[in-house]
Amino acid sequence: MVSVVIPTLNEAGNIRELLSTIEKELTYPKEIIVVDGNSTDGTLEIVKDSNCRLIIEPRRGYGLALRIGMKHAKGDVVVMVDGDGTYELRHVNRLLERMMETDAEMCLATRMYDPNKAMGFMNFVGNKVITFCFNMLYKQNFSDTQSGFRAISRAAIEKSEFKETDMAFATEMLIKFAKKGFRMVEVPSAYKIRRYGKPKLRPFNSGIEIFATMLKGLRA
Ligand SMILES: Nc1nc2c(ncn2[C@@H]2O[C@H](COP(=O)(O)OP(=O)(O)OP(=O)(O)O)[C@@H](O)[C@H]2O)c(=O)[nH]1
Ligand SMILES: [Mg+2]
Repeated sequence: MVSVVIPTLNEAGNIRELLSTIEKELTYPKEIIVVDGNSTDGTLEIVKDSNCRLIIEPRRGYGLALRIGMKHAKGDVVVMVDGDGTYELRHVNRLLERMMETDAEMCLATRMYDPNKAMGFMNFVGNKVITFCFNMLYKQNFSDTQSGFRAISRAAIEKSEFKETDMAFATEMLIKFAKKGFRMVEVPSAYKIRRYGKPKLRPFNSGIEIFATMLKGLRA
């Protein structure tokens, strides 16, 4: 079974279509867990109306929301994906198939070969710099360490202890998995510009946190 974990904070304009795409495209037995930060824009009502499991986590943090969702997941594989409709959910089976073919603990969707070139210039450059440093420090070969669309074996999650509560969670996971020697692979996917709502993450602060996490990881 696959558990899909989705963090949401005021994603009413995006979440309905995202949930119906997962229902349609994900062909494995599944459960969908939405971890909402107490949205006030109608997201909660939309999720309550669906077949998904809703967890309300009023404490702030993208990473915290994902970690809470993962604790409740019962699937052999956990798919994490943002609730803002920016990732190409039609590629979800590709991630799972690649993970199984390569016997990997994690497969992420890289946006670096995106035909739409939808990622903003600053995010693109920031991501390139972070990914380059990450690969050098942790001897990996990623093209997009900041992708939030990943399939992960639940056993690998259970063997790891995560502490980051915000955007740096995505990097912390790669660090912990790299140190354990887990196999991690990528598949090319597409990216889309957010259609509704506002970004909740602050790119500059996130960048600092991500670098701090990369340095902490070297010591720990
Ligand atoms: N539950 C919860 N979800 C959050 C929180 N912060 C962000 N999210 C969700 O996490 C996902 C990623 O956040 P985004 O706001 O899209 O950040 P971003 O991808 O850097 O920004 P965009 O470029 O606008 O997409 C979205 O689905 C958000 O709704 C939070 O504090 N709690
Ligand atoms: Mg987003």
